[in-house]
This record gives sequence, structure tokens and C-alpha cells, in this order.
Amino acid sequence: MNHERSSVLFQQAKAVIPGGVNSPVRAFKSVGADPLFIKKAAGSHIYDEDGNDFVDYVGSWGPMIVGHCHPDILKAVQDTMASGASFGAPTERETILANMVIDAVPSIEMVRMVSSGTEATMSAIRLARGYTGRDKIMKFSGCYHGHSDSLLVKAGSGMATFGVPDSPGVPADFAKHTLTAEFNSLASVKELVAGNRGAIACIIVEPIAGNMGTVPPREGFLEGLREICTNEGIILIFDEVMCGFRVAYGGMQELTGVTPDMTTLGKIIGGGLPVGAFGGTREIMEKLSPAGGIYQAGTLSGNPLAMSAGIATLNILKQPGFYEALEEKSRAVAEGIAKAAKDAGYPIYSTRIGSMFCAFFSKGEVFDWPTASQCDTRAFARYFLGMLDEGVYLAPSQFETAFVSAAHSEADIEKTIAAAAKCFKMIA
Ligand code: HOZ
Repeated sequence: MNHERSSVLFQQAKAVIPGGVNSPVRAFKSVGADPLFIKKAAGSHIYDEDGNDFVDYVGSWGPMIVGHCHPDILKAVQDTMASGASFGAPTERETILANMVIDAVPSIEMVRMVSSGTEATMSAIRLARGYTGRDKIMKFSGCYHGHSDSLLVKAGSGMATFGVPDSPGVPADFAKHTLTAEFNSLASVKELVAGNRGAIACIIVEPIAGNMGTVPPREGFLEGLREICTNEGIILIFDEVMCGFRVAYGGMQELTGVTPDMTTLGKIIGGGLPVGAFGGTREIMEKLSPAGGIYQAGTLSGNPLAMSAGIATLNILKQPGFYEALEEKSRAVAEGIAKAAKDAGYPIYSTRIGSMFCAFFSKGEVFDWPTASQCDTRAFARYFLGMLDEGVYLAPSQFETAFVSAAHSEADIEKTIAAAAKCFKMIA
């Protein structure tokens, strides 16, 4: 496969953009290759600058649940653009999307729109601290909640990919307020709570960890967190930036019946445009400025284009049978890849919830960061490059999630499974 033009563009980018990319995992560094520069996308396919065509399982890292360039979203954005891209003043669309989010997500009675998932989690943490009057927060190793100082401690995603769980530049005085437990271990949470009684403002968790691969919660884990938080006056925050509107219309909280106090969202609710949101009970949310005293603001918050794309996307997701059809496709592709590995004599550990899945290059179960970090990342890199050669575009890291969209066809899925069979035979 020819990558000549991508290589030239990468060299040019490296001269003016650190590492040649505007977000680290995109650089393909951990799989020992140069990134592809993308020219366009349509439905379930993306096309690079050399004219290569790929079945896409990155989906812009989650937002593209209905596929690229869906006509309803295109029209909504074009119509909105014609009346102005941004005003820095309220618009009706913000209330429409807020109401759709409130109707969908069990924990949300009020919501504030922002421009990214990082902003959403950062602001949710500030609100939890301001509301409780406590400084400490708890997160889980391998979970990633964006790149704000408090949350960049033992983080997943790019941090896990590059093996640098803590970043220089985060003052130790900030990081000391972040306690880190193990995902799926209530014992580790209880121990930290016992040692910090009355000092913890919130526990923030990805209810499906999606930034150390895809790691579902074990039975009772989220329920246990709910109970601990209720008993200890700790705010429970579900970071559903990735799984919100993805695993079900009401996200993981709808699927599990566990309702947090606050929720962060992003990705899908912006239909591919920059967006984030955080919401929760009326009592907590009304502490936010200008209703209350806890400050948070943004020039492009509630941006008209992002709101329109979000409304159009949610209207598609609400159509009867949407999630059932997506579930069927996702099951077929994840199970097909796992079977291809087994048939090749190279069994993997396969996880999936809804349209989020991961092929862990591990012989044993993966249920937290210590088990995820044992994966054979070199073998993954060979698999990734092989799949790319076969026309399948996966996230360039073992520690990311694959996303299926409604646009993936039977032919896409067959092609993916055939490619996987070939790649696993090569690795075995
Ligand atoms: N943090 C994102 C993956 N979990 C990567 C975002 C990007 O590179 O666009």
C-alpha cells in the first residue's frame, strides 16, 4: 500500500506541530509507523491522501456512531452555518439539546455545554469540589478523563500507550489530591476512602473503561461505588464521554440501572463537532455560575454548529431499532475477530459492550490496568499494521477502543474478519 503523500505531509507537519499531530495517539508512534493523513470519509469508510480506502473502526474516537457524512447531520450543519457560526450569546438550540440530554440520561436534571470532554470532566470536578467543600478526588488507574492537571494521574489512552502514566508539568501539589484505585476493585476504593474520610469530593469513573482497551465493569462494581459514595457523602461522577449515547441511548447508567450524581458527556452529542457537557442533579448544578458561585465559562460553549449536529445525531439514535441493529453488527465483528484468532491458534481476550470492543493480545482475562498492561503490544503492532495493509483502520494502540457505526455493512464486517484471519495467521 502506498503511503507516500501521507509521509510527505507528516514531515511537513512535524516542522510546525509538536510530533506532527494535534493529539498524541494519532502519531502511530507505538505501532512503529507514520500516521496516515486523511482526506475524506463517507459512511463506514475513510480515505487517506494517497487514495487508500479503509473500513474505519476509529470513528473519530467515538463520535461517528451513525457513520461519516450522514445526510441529516450535513444538512443541519449547513443550514446552521448559513445563519452564523458563533454568537457568544444564547440560542434556542442549546435548550433543545439540553432537553434531549435530560430526557435521555437518568442522572441529569440540568446540563451545561462545553467544547470538549476534557473541559467537561475538569468542570465537573471543580463543581464537585465546590459543592462538597472537599479537595481530594478519586480516579482509577488506566481510566482517562482528559488532560487537566487533577486527572492526568495514572491515566489511560495516550498516557498508557506511551507508558508515561504521569505527565511532567503537573505540580506534585495538584497530583497529591488525586487518589488512584484499581478499576473493578471495590477493596481498593474502600481502603482509600477509609484513609481519607471526609476529604474526598468525588469518585470519577468511566463506567466502561475505554482508554485501556475496552474493560467492562464486573458485576457489582458500579453498584458498590454507588453505595460507598452515598454512605460517605462523595459525589459519584460517571464519565460517559465515550459510552454515553453509545452503549444505549441513556448510556451505561441506563444499561446498568446505576445512577451517578453527575455525568460527563462529549463525542456523540456533538455529531463530530467539538463538544462536551456535564450535568447532574438540579441541586448540584445550580451551584454553577451564574446561578451559583462556582465558575466555569467558554466562548464556544453551546456552539450553534455543534448543537445542530448533536440534535440531528440524537434524532437518528432515537429511531426504533437503532441500537438493536448496531448491537447485531458489533457482535458479528467482535466475535468474528475473536474466532479468527482462535482458529489461527493465537487466542486473544475479547471484550465488548454494545458497539465498543477490543481484542486484547492477552492469554488471560483483562479486568483492570495491571492486567491490561501485560498485553503483548509488539504483537498488537504487527496486527495493527497487517490490518491497515488489508484496508482496515483500527486505533493505533492496544489501549484504545474500537467503535462500530450504523453505517458498517455486512461486506465491511466480512472484509474485517477475513483481514483479521490473515493477520493472526501471520502472527501465530
Ligand atoms: N484521547 C483520545 C483517545 N482515547 C484520542 C483523541 C485523538 O487523538 O483524536
